[in-house]
Amino acid sequence: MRFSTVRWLHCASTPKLLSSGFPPPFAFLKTGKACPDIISQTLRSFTTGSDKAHEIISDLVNDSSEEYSFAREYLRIPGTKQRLFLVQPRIKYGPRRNMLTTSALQAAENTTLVETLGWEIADTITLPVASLDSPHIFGSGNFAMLQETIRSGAAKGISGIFLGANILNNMQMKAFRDAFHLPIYDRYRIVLEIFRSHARTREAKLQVALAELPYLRSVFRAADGDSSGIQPQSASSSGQTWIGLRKQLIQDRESKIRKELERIRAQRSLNRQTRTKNEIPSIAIVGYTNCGKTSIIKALTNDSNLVPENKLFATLDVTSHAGQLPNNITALYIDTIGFISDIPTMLIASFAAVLEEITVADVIVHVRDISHPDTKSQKETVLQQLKELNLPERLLSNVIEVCNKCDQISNLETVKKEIVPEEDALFTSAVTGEGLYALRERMEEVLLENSGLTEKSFRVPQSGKELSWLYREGHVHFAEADPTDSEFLIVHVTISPSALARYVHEFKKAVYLDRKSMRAARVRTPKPEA
Ligand SMILES: Nc1nc2c(ncn2[C@@H]2O[C@H](COP(=O)(O)OP(=O)(O)OP(=O)(O)O)[C@@H](O)[C@H]2O)c(=O)[nH]1
Ligand SMILES: [Mg+2]
Repeated sequence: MRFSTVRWLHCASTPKLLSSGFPPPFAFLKTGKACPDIISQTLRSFTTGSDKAHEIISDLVNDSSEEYSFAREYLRIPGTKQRLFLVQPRIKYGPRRNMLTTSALQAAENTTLVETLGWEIADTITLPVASLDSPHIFGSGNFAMLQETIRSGAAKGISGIFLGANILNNMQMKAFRDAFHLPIYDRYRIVLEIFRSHARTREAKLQVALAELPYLRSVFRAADGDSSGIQPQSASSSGQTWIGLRKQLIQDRESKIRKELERIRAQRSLNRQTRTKNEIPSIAIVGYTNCGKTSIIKALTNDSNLVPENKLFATLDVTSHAGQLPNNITALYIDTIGFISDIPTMLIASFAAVLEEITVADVIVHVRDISHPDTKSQKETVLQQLKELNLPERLLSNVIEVCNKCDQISNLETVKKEIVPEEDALFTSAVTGEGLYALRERMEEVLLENSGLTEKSFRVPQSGKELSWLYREGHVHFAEADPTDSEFLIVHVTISPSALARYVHEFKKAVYLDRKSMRAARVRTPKPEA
């Protein structure tokens, strides 16, 4: 009985079915756009008793767009403003306890995440936990107390519960849903929704769609456990089970998204090759979300396309912006997606293509919000996640640390000693421009170090071959008359070691000055800050 409609459909659209390559009788699923009503009807007959599972499959079939987001529908994330009750776990001991932060700061960040969506936190409770792994997360006493708090009306008017933990497993999700009869959110789900609402470009939307799939799989698994009518092991005449069909659909979707992302990645890689060929170095600006990455790039480049915003994950796309270093070399600043703590690696992994830009940069600048009370823990999160990107050692050991928003600090000297003991950290303000010139100089230094280029100032005859040689083989910043002899020029150049060796070989009486002398000679670039 269950398969009769499917068989009928199979017969009704045979040409399409056969060409789709999908095993009968499910070939029609590939032609979903053409006959959504029939499919919907069919799926209903297939999934009696599980509206949720039916909806998911139906949309998987009906929406062929790779970037379509399932979050709103299937993760049950409503579009309207929500009032959530925040339950903040406080890990008492063990390796998962973060000694650099407090549960109050974690709760504050969770509140900001929710507010980024335009939602609100009605109330917050912090409860101690031994670990986050048990089915009810909290001990039985605290769990009962939580139930009582919510039942007693203390959390009146709330539309859901936000468990301020990384990601809940199916059992935990079910335990909380059964106990509270309200939608349950974890950090993954909230961050995913922020990503979804901030994604603008096709690449960002595709990455969000990819990040949703693990969650979608877990919703499916939960639906298997929940529904009474569903028959996961029912087999069609071709031997395909319901679960097999579902798996197949998600796999198809995943490979479609990955393929499309790969295409965009190939284009990105091509752009990069052109950049490398033209010797345009890139400087990746990374850091915890909302630390001021976009603002710093805007201050360095005056690029009006950049719009810094006071919200988490304002930037979801990697963009590059040209700016000048003090030696007049043009560099591309790469604006990146912010890091955040307590997010499963699979979410970060979906953004791998974007993060790849960091791994191939010539310099990495780590921006910190030094005015943030959680600045130490944020720094550790970023360094940890940078490590997970498997950056080459030359980059990792040369990360420039920038303490931004120092205009917000009244006791800068104390902060320098207590929070930032590193001597070589720079202090900037993207708002006042403080420290930006020093940052440019440091980026230039590290760029030269990382790329093996050196800066030299050459004394060359006005009418010799040397000048054209240097213009051809090096990057000439500027040339000026030699004040001691008008027959000569002083030419300031960035040059590779091999080119320098060739120059010395070709022009036996070569005279050049080192970088320090060159800096002393540089009188043309005025400092932007007072
Ligand atoms: N007072 C002060 N505010 C700053 C400074 N730098 C950035 N901000 C503000 O901090 C907020 C976040 O700035 P963004 O530049 O968007 O931060 P981001 O790191 O790019 O953030 P995401 O892209 O969301 O990860 C904005 O409101 C900025 O105006 C600074 O040096 N001083
Ligand atoms: Mg940004």
